[in-house]
Amino acid sequence: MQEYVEKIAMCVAQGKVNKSSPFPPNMKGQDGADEIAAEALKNGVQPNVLLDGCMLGMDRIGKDFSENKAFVTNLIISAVAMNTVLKHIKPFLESGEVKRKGKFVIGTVSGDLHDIGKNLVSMIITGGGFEVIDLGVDVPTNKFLDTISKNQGCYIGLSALLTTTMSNMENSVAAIRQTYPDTKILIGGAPITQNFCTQIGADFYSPNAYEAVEYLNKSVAPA
Ligand code: B1M
Repeated sequence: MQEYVEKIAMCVAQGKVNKSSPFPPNMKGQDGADEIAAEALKNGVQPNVLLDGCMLGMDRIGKDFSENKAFVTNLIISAVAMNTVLKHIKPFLESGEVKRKGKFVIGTVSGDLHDIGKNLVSMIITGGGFEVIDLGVDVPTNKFLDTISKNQGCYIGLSALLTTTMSNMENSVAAIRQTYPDTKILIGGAPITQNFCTQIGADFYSPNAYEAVEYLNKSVAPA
């Protein structure tokens, strides 16, 4: 299993999408994220193992970027490689029960274009039995408010990956609180912490997709 974690991590960090992709030149002609993910699942490897590889690869390229050893283009191609893996594991993550437990509206906050974590959370919450309405990235507060008005009783999920967009998350939470005080708001993303959640008055901070779905399950069926 560890072998696949490392192989996927290398493809994601280096941006090796598939066998025919010419980038990076030192991996020309070798299998990429596409082939390795397909092979792993065929061999019975659990989707979580592939996710671990993706996260490890993203951490590596993120670290290189922060140390000026990689560029935005590297981040983009790594994102393409990770999305290629996610396409393979999507059917596993989304194979939840058909009867829906409630509606969950999710979006990346205004000014923020990062969507890989949000997409992962969407897939896992869909698999957890909720109907997910995905508003995409760079979502203005008004769009969240409009969607709540059309889907009364829904849960809201906000994602932010930049320290500079955390204040936009705070503004969205404040506006939702003011207009729809009973709406449960879940927040997450790499720079988000429990302290920040408490400070801005959101209901729940989840460091990952699994705790998000656990929280929703508990909320729909309180003990
Ligand atoms: Co960006 N970027 N990026 N980037 N990028 C980071 C976030 C950064 C940490 C890199 C670094 O410097 N080391 C840094 C932010 C620094 C900071 O704010 N302090 C950064 C920067 C600076 C930027 C730009 C400003 C770069 C530039 O242009 N100069 C720019 C900003 C663009 C914008 O948004 N306005 C930018 C652009 C991009 C790309 C577009 C190239 C690309 C995104 C592609 C895409 O998303 N389609 C990108 C990428 C890929 C990254 C890194 C490398 C990876 C992010 C990722 O997808 N991780 C990232 C460094 C890193 O995180 N290692 C970085 C994998 C993903 C599964 O994890 O999103 O954390 P994550 O989601 C997790 C949890 O956080 C949680 O669950 C997920 C699964 O466990 N979670 C939730 C997330 N949302 C949740 C919501 C929930 C619950 C849980 O409930 C609602």
